[in-house]
Amino acid sequence: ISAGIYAQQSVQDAPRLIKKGIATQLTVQNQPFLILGGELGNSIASSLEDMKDVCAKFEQMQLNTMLVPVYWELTESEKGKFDYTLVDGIIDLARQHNLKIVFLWFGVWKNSMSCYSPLWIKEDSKKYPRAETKKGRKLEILSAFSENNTKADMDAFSNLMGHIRTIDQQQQTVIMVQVENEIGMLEDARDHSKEANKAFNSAVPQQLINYMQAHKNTLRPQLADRWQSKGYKTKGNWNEIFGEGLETDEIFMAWHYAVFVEQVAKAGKERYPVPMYLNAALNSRGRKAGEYPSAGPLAHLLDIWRAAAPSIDFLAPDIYDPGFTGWCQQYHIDGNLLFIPEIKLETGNAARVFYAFGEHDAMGFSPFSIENTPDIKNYPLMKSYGILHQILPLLKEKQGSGKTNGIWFDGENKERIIERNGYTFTFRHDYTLGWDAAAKDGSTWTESGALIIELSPREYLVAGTGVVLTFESKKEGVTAGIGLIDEVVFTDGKMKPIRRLNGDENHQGRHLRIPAGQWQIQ
Ligand code: N0T
Repeated sequence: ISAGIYAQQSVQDAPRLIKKGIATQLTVQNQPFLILGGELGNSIASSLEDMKDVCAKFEQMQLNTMLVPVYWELTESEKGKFDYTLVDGIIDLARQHNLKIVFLWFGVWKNSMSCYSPLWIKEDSKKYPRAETKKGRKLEILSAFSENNTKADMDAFSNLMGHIRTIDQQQQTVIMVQVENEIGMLEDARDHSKEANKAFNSAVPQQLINYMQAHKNTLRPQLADRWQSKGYKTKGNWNEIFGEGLETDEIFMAWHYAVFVEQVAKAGKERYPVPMYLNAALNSRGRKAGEYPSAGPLAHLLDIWRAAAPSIDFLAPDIYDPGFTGWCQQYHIDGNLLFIPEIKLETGNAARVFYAFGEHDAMGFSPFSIENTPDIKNYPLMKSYGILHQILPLLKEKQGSGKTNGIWFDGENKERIIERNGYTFTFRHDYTLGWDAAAKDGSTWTESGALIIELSPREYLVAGTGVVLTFESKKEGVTAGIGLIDEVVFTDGKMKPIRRLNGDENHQGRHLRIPAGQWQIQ
């Protein structure tokens, strides 16, 4: 075997994304993989001592994956000298504790800022220039309009990817990489440095015009509306093509962030082509561009990121704001798969995780600062993960088939109707029965959720917590009865009935119920 052929074979074996029906699956060592994960707080992965304890805890929690920062400043504290002690140590620990890793490249940008760039970068703003506000103040944000900045990040990142390949392509403990963290411009909607202004007054790149023409009917509103307002012009600078204003500034800035990130991701993939994604700090509360981290991998800018950064496989939301299902829907569009790399560590996640996997064929779920999970035996999300672990093989098989749904309720949202195979399935929050004291005492309803999988047109599996399900036939005059309900467990992917629930538990054949506070597969 020549070196060339060998290299090609190992490339094929790297973790990758594969289309399955309407879903896209992460494939690790040629098997589909779903992430029941958690993301570490920012600083813990800088101490291998801490990581020892944390990894042991994660194994007890039955996480299958941890999302872990790699800090640029610690891998390259001296320019061109790379130190992967931490990376290697963390990979070792993960292997000992049966965990996979998604590495988060805390490179040039971390939550808009450049706090993880090495000192030799921070101290030389001449060579490594900063973004500037409109008023000319330099920000602690490295400018996207500098070749030196691009090259420095590219070098560090591609070197890291090469290293990971050397030590991990066989075992594939590292399954995916997030490039940067929550990229986004702050204070103003775009960089106003000299270089940035020059780019802003230059022609909009043909690459973007071509993309917009090819996707004219599916462009997201901000882009489509701005472009339309200028009569779909194809030649001109940013204001000439999109008009003036903050929204145009944001489009421009997103393009240049994306061009920068593409070079970094591409260089990384040339060394080791694992799937790569970006995470976004979401814009909620109706803030204007510049007030929120603007121009990042936000759903409304998806077209820009696609056009400029084809090496990025998908964009992902960090969910800290209300409106959980809405955020999922915004990101599960047009072939962008849903992966939730961060969500606030809250008990409600126990319900949300079923919705994400059942409704959106999610690739994974991962609360932030997962090491702070209290009382792991009784923590609600752990019970949900426990159930999901059992049915993972089934879920993987059904992903992309359109035969699953996810249900999520809070106090305001209590009912969901699904039609399938001539039946109407009505899911309700368990408290709608009024049987639970908490349903009436005015306290907030606990979040509840489930997923349903069609096993055959007359046989369904429901897994979750705090839901009631009734069935009706859509044919007039026909009653759909419940034949039987079993509580089941899965061992090694095989379903085993453990209890028949045809009495009080299913209200003598009237409904299926998993009470709030309980977790079951029926
Ligand atoms: C996240 C985390 C970490 C309505 C915040 C979320 C992580 C970064 N940023 O703890 O810094 O590295 O990706 C920002 C969401 C703001 C919350 C708004 C509450």
